[in-house]
Amino acid sequence: MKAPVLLAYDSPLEMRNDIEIAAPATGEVKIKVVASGVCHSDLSVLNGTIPLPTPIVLGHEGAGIVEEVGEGVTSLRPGDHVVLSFVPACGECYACKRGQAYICEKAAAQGAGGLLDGTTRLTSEGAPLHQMACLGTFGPYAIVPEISTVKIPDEVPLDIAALIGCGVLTGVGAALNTANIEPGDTVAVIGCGGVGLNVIQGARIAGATTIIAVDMVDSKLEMAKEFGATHAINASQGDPVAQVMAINARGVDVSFEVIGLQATMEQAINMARSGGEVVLVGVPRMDVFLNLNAAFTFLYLAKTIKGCWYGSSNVNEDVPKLLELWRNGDLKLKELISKEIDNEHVNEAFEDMKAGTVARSVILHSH
Ligand code: PAD
Ligand code: ZN
Repeated sequence: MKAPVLLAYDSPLEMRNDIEIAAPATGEVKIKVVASGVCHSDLSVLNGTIPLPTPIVLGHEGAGIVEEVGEGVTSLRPGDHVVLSFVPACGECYACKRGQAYICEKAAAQGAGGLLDGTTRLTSEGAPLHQMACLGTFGPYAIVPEISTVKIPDEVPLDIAALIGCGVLTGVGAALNTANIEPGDTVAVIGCGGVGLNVIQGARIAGATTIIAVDMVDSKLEMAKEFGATHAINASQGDPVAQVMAINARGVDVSFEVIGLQATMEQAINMARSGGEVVLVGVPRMDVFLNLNAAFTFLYLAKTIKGCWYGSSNVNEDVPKLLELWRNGDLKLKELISKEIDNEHVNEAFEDMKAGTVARSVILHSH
């Protein structure tokens, strides 16, 4: 198999042509990955923000077709179409049983860069290659846990299904599951990339009537309006908190941070109204800490700060719900795709992401 590999942090991915892929073990399936989005979290592994072990095949936003099933796999058959979930959902652990599959206890294994048993099914030049999030969708094939898949109808195009796997579940879920948006609410979304645009459309679906998009790139702010933003603020043209207060002096009912920087996380906290909610979605470096102002002020203002992992999604319930919203015309999916590329051009997709010129680049694999 031919796939781009991250050999060491802060270096471009390198194409390897000799990757060997083992057969699926018990509870695993082999997926012919048809499409994979390129998400900022992939770039965050490359630059060490998300410290996974190398060498590793990145990619955690994918969809494809089941090619082979391992022993004990009961829910899937070859030929089934699936969205890949970047968090496994075992359905049996403490979190899953409490409706919190997004923090399934089986996911603890992911930090080691292997599958659920800690080992990987990929080798190159005789050495093991890790798989991001038990997946590794930048490769045209992947062995993944059965519990990291959600079966979808064959007629759903797999390029848009791939985007559901991370950006849509996370962004729309942040608005519909993590936050408590009431109809008529005012919300602000800082960062209008592939995930932030989905927060914006989720806020629109939840009934927010004032949706303030904050970014530094005008083309992103234009896209934000297409996804439901009613106001746009360019953060490079003055303090975004003051700009939000100029629109709504009380502050917003719900603010979302979708970048992962200390400064913008603190902006989100400061632009929420007294009694409002702050939802932190962007993934910061491990050494980022937040300044919550004086403790008295924080509690007196009665704000709620919520961490948001995977849009607080229960993938087995939420993927069908999102597909229904898409079928009804309420959810834009195709519109998120700025560029379709092959997996040899993924380094350019990272450059486009850093330049802020794309919402999502999507890899379409050849097999
Ligand atoms: P992206 O790079 O597509 O979008 C980031 C956006 O932020 C771009 O439009 C930038 O122009 C904008 N931006 C950058 N700096 C600033 C600033 N100072 N002020 C205003 N705007 C700015 O990334 P993405 O949408 O793919 O991912 C966004 C974050 O979400 C990233 O940290 C990623 O790792 C995280 C993420 N979290 C989860 C989760 O489960 N919490 C899941 C998936 C992604
Ligand atoms: Zn992602």
